[in-house]
Amino acid sequence: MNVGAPKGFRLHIGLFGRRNVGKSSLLNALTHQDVSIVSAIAGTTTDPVEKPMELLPLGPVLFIDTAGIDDVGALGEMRVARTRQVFDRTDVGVIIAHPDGGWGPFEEELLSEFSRREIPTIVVFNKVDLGEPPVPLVSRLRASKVPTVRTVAVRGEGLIDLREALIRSAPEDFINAPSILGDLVPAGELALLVVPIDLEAPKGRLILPQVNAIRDVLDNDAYCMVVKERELRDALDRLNRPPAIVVTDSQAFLKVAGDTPSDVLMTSFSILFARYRGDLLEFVRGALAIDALKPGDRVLVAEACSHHPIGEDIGRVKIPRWLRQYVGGKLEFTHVQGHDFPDDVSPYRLVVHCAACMWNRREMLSRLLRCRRAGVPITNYGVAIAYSLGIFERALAPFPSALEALREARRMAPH
Ligand SMILES: Nc1nc2c(ncn2[C@@H]2O[C@H](COP(=O)(O)OP(=O)(O)OP(=O)(O)O)[C@@H](O)[C@H]2O)c(=O)[nH]1
Ligand code: SF4
Ligand SMILES: [Mg+2]
Repeated sequence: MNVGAPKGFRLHIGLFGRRNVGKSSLLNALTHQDVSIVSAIAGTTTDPVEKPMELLPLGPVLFIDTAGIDDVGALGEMRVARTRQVFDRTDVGVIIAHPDGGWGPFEEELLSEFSRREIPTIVVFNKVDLGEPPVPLVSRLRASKVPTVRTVAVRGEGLIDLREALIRSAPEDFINAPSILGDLVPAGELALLVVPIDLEAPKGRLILPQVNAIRDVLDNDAYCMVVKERELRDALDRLNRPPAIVVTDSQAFLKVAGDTPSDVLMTSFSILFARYRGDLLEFVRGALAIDALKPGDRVLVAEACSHHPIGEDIGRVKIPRWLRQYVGGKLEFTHVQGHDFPDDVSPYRLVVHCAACMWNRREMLSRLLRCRRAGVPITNYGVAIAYSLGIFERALAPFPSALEALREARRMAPH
């Protein structure tokens, strides 16, 4: 999964601080691997250690663990020089400090260096099992918009807070990097878009996900053909070579799946948006969690804005009805809109979210983390609908890593 993105596309996250503060322990805790050697001896890490990984729900990142910035002696100075070189390739700088008396000139220097370079910075007070950071320091950092996180790396505590801070600090162009559709249609090839024009469709216009998808295809020097579901078969017959992909509104999923030859990729706008605005892998796992629902469980249905222009009843009627049928009993649904998403989602067994087409990705990723923190699976409308219709594998075929995650999850929990 983490081999896909070239190094240049990865968010480079540099871990800096004095010796022995737990930089390597933090990296190992984040990656669940022994990437960097940890020991009680100061000066254990001598050269920058790089670890590429898929940091959910942020995406492809490269962690760079460094030697202590306070190293001494001739060798130590060389190590510090190598650590300083890492500044040049750091997109987000994480300063790790001991909470109790661990903040001093070294940390201030790192802070001003990052500020001078306009590198977003996070301060992590690690080892909070041994002490607390001084309140005035935390207040001062907050006032200067530097997020602070408390962790116990050796116990894996505080890591979700750190991920959340990383999402908030990551540059806009990284957060909004996922393509809508353009990457699935090579230049010069055709995307066939299926758009139901029925009573529910807004008069005189296409809805935002459709417009965004068309624009993205054009930006990638590919072509678009837009048809209603009734004309799909005829449109396919007219082409002298198959389209690179067929994308449909979820409402017409089954008909479109039937009319599209099985060797042509097919998915829905809502699944495209699961990737573009959220995290497709997380939503796939969330859909599989539907199998674990039991009668009486609470389900949160969230819509990011107050009016869903097509299929107004998807969240209120269709998804609840289908979930009840699937579970074979009553479920307790709570519906929220706009910014009313609860801070604590732990009372729910599942969260089903709209495609969030009106939102920015950062906001959606924060919601994903909130669910993760509470251990509550989350999926989105389109992903849940594809699952409910029994065309999950087909609809995920354009996204190899999602398909792989699906197969992996099925291998782990065979039904
Ligand atoms: N109590 C406690 N100990 C920790 C924590 N995190 C790391 N340690 C311990 O602190 C020591 C140093 O950890 P490292 O991860 O090697 O620290 P480092 O910052 O990479 O150190 P250098 O590579 O020497 O610069 C080890 O003995 C760790 O087990 C923590 O959260 N709490
Ligand atoms: S943000 Fe959500 S509720 Fe609003 S139109 Fe988009 S998908 Fe529908
Ligand atoms: Mg180290």
